[in-house]
Amino acid sequence: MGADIHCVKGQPQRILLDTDMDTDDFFALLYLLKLNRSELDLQAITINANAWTDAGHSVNHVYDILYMMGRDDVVVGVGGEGGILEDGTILQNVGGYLPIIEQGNGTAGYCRYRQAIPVGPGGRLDKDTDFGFRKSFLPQGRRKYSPLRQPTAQEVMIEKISAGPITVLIIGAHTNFAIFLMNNPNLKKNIKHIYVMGGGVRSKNPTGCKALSASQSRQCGDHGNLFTAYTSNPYAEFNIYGDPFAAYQVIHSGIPVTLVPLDATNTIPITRDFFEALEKNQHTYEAQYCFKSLKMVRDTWVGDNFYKSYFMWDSFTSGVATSIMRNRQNQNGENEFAKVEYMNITVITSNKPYQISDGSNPFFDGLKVPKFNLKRNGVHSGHVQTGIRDPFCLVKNGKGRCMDGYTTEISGPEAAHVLVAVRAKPNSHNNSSLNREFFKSFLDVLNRPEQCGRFNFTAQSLHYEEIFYKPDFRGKRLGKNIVFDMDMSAGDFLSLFYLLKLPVEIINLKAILVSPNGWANAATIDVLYDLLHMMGRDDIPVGLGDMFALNQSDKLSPAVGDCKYHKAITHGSGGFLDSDNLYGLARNLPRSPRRYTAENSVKFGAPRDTDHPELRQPLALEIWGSVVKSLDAGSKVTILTNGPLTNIAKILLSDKNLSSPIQDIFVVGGHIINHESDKGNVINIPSNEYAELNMFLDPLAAKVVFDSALNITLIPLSVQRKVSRFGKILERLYLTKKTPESKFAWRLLSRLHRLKITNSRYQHMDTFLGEILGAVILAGDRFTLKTTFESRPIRVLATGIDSEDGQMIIDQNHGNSVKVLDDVNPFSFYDVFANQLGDERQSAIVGSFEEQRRIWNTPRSTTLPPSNSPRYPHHLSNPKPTQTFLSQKKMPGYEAISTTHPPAWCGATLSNLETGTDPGLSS
Ligand SMILES: [Ca+2]
Ligand SMILES: [Ca+2]
Repeated sequence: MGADIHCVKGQPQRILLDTDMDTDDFFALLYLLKLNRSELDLQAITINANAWTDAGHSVNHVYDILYMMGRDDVVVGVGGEGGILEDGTILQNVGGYLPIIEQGNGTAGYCRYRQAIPVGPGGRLDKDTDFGFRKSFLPQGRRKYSPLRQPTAQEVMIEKISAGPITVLIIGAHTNFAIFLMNNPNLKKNIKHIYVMGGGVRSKNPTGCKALSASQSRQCGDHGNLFTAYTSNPYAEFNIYGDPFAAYQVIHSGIPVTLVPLDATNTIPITRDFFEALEKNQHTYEAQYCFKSLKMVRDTWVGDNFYKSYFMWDSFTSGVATSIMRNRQNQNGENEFAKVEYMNITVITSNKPYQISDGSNPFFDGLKVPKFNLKRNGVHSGHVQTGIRDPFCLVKNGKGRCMDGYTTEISGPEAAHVLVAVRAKPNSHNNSSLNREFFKSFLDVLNRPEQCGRFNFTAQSLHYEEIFYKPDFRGKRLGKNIVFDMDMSAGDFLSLFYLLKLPVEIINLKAILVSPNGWANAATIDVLYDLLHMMGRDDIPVGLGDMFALNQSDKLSPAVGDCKYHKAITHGSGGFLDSDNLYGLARNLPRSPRRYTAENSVKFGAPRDTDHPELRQPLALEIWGSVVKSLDAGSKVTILTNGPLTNIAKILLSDKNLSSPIQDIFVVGGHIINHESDKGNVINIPSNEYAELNMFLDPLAAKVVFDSALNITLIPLSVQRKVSRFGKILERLYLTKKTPESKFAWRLLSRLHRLKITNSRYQHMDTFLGEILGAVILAGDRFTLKTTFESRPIRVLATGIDSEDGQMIIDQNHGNSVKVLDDVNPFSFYDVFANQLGDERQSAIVGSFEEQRRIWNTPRSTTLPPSNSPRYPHHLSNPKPTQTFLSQKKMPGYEAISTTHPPAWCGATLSNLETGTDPGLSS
């Protein structure tokens, strides 16, 4: 490359990347990892945790990519627990889960800006899982998230920036880096330059300009790109909108900044020619991974304008930044890929008129001294957008008037003088079908044999085989039909182990419904698939429920919505970060061939059919419907719920035929107050003293269920609290027989226990132990457990008022009669649970990921065992007397992603690539 001539000899330039791990982010990351390390050396990655991905999933995604690329040396930082005090003191290790304006002393909080980001398909669920490809494609190494051991974003920034001169690339919201700058002004001198993808200065959004009708016309000509919130704010771009005050701190830091805003990225949409060139040039694993992901973005893109409305944002920025870095003698940012010019800009953080007090601005509202000593009538003192439908911002029949996050040009002393990329440069070879210079570079760099990805998931093991396990029920009389409805909290996984261990002649677990609006984010459904695979139950269907509590999704853009209830759960330690990784143990489970995938078909409402629509993740109501359909005449189902009651309410609110087969329902949750001192457990909403969290998370759904005619057994908080002694249950599990599941449960519970003892963020861990009680009561024997029940008339409050929502009232006049578990013998409970998990029957088929790896690295004997006997020698030595498993080599419709051989050109010479057949690449 021409630019290499100008390379300055000597030490490589060090780079820190702050990313929110969207699809385009890992394009940027892979591009950086492929560059010549003696020139440009990516040394650290910090994860932006308040944007397009969830921290717990994105951290392992980064680890997987780095492992594939042989770069386990790159340090990764995510999260942190420190807060910002009312006087503006920024504590160490602020996690960046919340924008600076919302950051108090903790990681739970409202979704002021985050609300604009879709939660499910098309948003965080698809990004957390990379549309399902991440799990099928990326290999798994040793590094993984582990509670309290994971380096935090601030620790990584401090370590790497202290070590010497460094360049920072920010391709998400600016929270992490702004907090770093505000807390460590003495280290600013080490930061040579900041490159930012974000904002729109003179940009005019081309999306929607060719729409056929006025109703389709979206964002055409707007500065910003908030497609879910453009009616209230047509000015902002997502990265800056994610935390405008943070971006202000970065842009005005005095450190040289190069901005790659929408002005430039709008001129580099992914064209059909580029897409096809990438399709033809997948000579490395990294190129394959990018293409597969990009194809899924295209195939699930709403509307027919993918090639005009999906741009290279972060990837383009990585190109512009590194090209400028390689040409350091050029003073004005000359580079190969973008035209640049200096502009005087600022970031709008609040709306005029300034110095108002309307309750929208926590920097000022109710404070004697404004936070960070901000000026009372300054630029930060106006109305701050509170959500995507903030009435202040909406103008009837007109353009929205909120500008939070707008990178506007201004003059005078308030302006920051920054270099701005204004457009992408055309391809210097004008006979090429690739019309941008950067397209060529991206394809070239990604397909370079140097620093090539070593293997993908299937090639990671010599004898990889995709196997689908299903128990053989022939000749068995199956027991009571059960459907388990859970929100993927730690106790729910332990309850599931227990349910799977109960003899199928007693309990027939027919399906699992998942509520992704509780303790874990939707992508955690993959952990559930892995647990079922471990237990040989790939036959149990799993249905994914609604992303929002009843009535909380947005009327106009249902993919986004309010977090009125969800805000009760912390994002960091003890909250989503841990749930999403099962406290660091999720990756110890064997990997299931089943997984969430964004594959879908037109038949189910997708914009177009993808390659494998038959793999589509079923929805909770669909799974429930198929359970109902499968029942013999007169058969009924018992439901156990361990989370918010959204799915059950949806069943009740749908047609009657769907709810009539419900025999009874066991509800884990709810709190019955006997004394004023009996507090609930909605710990992050202090005004709500008496509700239990499962009820609070969707009070309206709880009301629907408790007002219904269902036959309800309640396992309330007070009795759950009687069975939450870690010491006792661990003692019992330690003494029981060692099955993979009893060992796993012991590890998880002892980890929760240790965390509870050592760290204040984990004080609520016993909640998860208590919630196992439901599963045990459901199938348990009254005499062994010494249970007593009482009938109570119960009503649930769903008033929309924080202090009342989810509260249970004993109401003799209007309450419905509910059977309430009053007492249980805790020691019997611990015994029953531990003994069942230690039972050698219905035990795990593959005990762990390590064991799965061993199997995949052992050549299979050419004579396979008969199909009704356990498959591997391991199982032959550990026979399952009452149940045999059928295994099927491949799940119908699943394809192994790649052969065990590396792509043809990986490791070959670059000249091979250059003589490739693609016209765009030949010169
Ligand atoms: Ca990004
Ligand atoms: Ca739960």
